[in-house]
Amino acid sequence: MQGTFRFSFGPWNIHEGADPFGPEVRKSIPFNEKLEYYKKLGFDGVQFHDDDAVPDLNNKTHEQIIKEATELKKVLDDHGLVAEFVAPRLWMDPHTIDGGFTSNCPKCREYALNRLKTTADIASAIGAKNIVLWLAREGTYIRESKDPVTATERIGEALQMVLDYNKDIRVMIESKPNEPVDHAFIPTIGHAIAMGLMTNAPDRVGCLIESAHAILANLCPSEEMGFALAHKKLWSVHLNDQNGLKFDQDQTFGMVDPRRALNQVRVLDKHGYGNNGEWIGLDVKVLRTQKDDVCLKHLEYSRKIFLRLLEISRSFDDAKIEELIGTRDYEELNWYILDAMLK
Ligand code: 3MF
Ligand code: MG
Repeated sequence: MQGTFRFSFGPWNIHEGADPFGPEVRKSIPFNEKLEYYKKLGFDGVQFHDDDAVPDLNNKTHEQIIKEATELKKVLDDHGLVAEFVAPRLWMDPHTIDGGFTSNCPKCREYALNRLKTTADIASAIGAKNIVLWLAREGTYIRESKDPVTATERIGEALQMVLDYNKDIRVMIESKPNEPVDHAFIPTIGHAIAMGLMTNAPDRVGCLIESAHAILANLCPSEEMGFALAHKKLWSVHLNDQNGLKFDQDQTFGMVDPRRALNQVRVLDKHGYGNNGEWIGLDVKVLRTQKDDVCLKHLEYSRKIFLRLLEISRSFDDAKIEELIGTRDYEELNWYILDAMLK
């Protein structure tokens, strides 16, 4: 069974290039102008944070938020674009200094739960069926500062709350082992999938796998994907690349290790990813050194590289691979794969 591939990214994937050590190096591009680039670059899906969709959330009434989200849906329709998901940006607000759902401050936990409800409302208003939870600050810097059992239960309660609040949405948990926290409570995709079992609607809790996040956990992204696919929980991906155990680099897909990228494409394609509407999200960042006029190439090339790797994967002779597996000649199998990639 082959996959079906449509591509998405978020407005944060076109940006100014600031990092913790320096200022912005490119002009910012207004949101509406960003939307113009999607189709030109070969993308049909838009991923949102709640405040990408409706900026300045804290200072708007619920009614205003829904009105603006509904207007946004029209703009997306006009561009022929589809909203893939909405994710609460639970790491920028002063209420989330110590985390959201697992904060030690009850008022801050309440803020996080309300923000999650708003995210669900925005998702429904812009026609997205999915919420993404990247649990950025749900973890610790000082182990004794949070009880891990209580914290896990609190994340489970947040999931249950939003599943009850809006019966139309599904939640996709995006695991990441560290950054910005030292130790995250949901570091791998196994943890993410297990979280669904703490709710009474596990069929509405799935996951989003980001290549770099698997690599940061010293895991193989295509094996993480295989695990989630076997559990029928792989509902989205953030493909990118990562040069070992450093900060989260969000490099162009396949930039560091094209073979590791090939194996991600291959597992997705072999298991019919996309046939139920799942998107190929490319969570890639432009290199800080790119100038304004060439600041979209990371998106264009990530998609191109995906499609080239798909061609290579589909050109493999499955019978030949089976034969090599049958004779246990894995050295020859290695040559067969590398030879095709190096042609
Ligand atoms: C963090 C990420 C984020 C999330 C996004 C959606 C900027 O490492 O990968 O991308 O994917 O916030 O939750
Ligand atoms: Mg991501």
